[in-house]
Amino acid sequence: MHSRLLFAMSRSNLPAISVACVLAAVSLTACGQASGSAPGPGGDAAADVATGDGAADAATGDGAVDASDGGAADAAGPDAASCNPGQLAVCGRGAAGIDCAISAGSASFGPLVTEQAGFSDGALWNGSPSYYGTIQFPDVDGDGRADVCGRGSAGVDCALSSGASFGALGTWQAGFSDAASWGSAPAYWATIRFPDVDGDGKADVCGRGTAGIQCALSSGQSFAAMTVWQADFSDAQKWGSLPAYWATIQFPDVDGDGKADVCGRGVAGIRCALSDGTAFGVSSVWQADFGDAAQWSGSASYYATIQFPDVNGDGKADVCGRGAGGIRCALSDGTSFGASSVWQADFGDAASWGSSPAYWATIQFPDVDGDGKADVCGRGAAGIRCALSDGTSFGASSVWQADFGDAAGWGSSPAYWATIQFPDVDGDGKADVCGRGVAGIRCAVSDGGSFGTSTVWQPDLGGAADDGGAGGASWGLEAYYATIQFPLLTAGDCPRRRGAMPMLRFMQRLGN
Ligand SMILES: [Ca+2]
Ligand SMILES: [Ca+2]
Ligand SMILES: [Ca+2]
Ligand SMILES: [Ca+2]
Repeated sequence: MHSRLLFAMSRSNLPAISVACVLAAVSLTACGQASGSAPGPGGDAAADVATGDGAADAATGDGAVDASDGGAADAAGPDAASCNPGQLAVCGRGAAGIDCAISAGSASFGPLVTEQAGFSDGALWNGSPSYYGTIQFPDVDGDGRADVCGRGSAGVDCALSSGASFGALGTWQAGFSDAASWGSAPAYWATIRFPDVDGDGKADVCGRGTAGIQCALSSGQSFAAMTVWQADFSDAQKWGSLPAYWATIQFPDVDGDGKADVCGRGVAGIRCALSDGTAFGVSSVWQADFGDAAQWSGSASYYATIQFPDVNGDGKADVCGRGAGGIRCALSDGTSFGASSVWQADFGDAASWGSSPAYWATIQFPDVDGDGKADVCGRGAAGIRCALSDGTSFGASSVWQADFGDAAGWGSSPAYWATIQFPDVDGDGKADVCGRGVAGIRCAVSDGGSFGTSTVWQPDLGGAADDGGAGGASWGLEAYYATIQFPLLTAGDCPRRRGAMPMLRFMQRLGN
């Protein structure tokens, strides 16, 4: 099929704002499921309902509107109200391979089923975080279903989703192999992501190698040749020397054109380079306030919280991070980030958020009220604290759910706190909160102003910290719990997150 047509079709499936997140594989936060879920656009809801799958969207032309309007209309309008949200699942790598439990509605996930045995302990995926720590659920063939990929010893392996399960596991790009040294340091393997860098709707693969950012485009059946897309992030330029640099590299769509770009925190601040679909262009400092001179390299509790959520809902990913004084953000205008300022002081060092990764490493930017503007949430001593974005700052923060507090044991181990994520488990466009406790996956649904009662949605993923159980029946080991994510396994036509970036586990490692 002609690439231009493919592009048009893929865009019509994914309103701009979700393309920015989903395909850019921004932090799980930036896209906290809701990314966009906030109900979209004007005028085409009827067509969407009638056809269901976006094919008709191409005909009705609303895809073009979505692509060009930067997501603003999507954030305000109506699509999600009437669209099919698809089926969210909770998936993770257990002893037997990738296990998933599909959402059974508004209060639980179904039974846990092994969907892909190729990622099992028997196949050595538990042998190193350079293997299990890279497992993600990108949509590599652009059919609206989350697939599964990870870096094994032979390179990046993927298995396509059929909707009901994953197919055969195969090596899609051997360039990331142990033989090519990608397993030798987290400065390499921990940067591997699956952003859609050419905007064709199929997630591609990128990572930071010795020579800089290297990417390989997806054909839907494999990744093509890997090439250097930007040499400025190379070892020669010191990006491999400290996690304060390499651990911040992400692939947000900072100019909102549907092609994921690259940004990271260097000595001089946040450096970005825009994708043209075949490479990243010239890199430059987009915001100097996050530089070493401003102390951002001094603590993982600062640099490791840097993310690229769209906090004003214009379709361009912005930058936020937790500094000593609280959450600092700067808005993208597509060519640089503007002035930075403290958007919420309640997450600052004075309030103890820097004292433990059990607090700071949980900070994410989900859209918990579904208005298209990413909000901020994190787990403090008293539970999950959130503050809503109004596009220029975060409002007052408050505890949205106390059940995840230190009193309930959530601060005692990364086996609990590092699994906290904000998927939209009920598909209403508002990001909810879930985490793995001893009793399993506990979730609480957002009403836009707080999270409601928390309950166990899936008991099979439980288990005490450090307990692998008999035959891996318990999920308390890092090789298991650190892989838990909430991908969209079956196709829907609502703008929703497809998969999560396992940023938290990297933060956890950096913080421990
Ligand atoms: Ca692509
Ligand atoms: Ca872009
Ligand atoms: Ca923005
Ligand atoms: Ca929700």
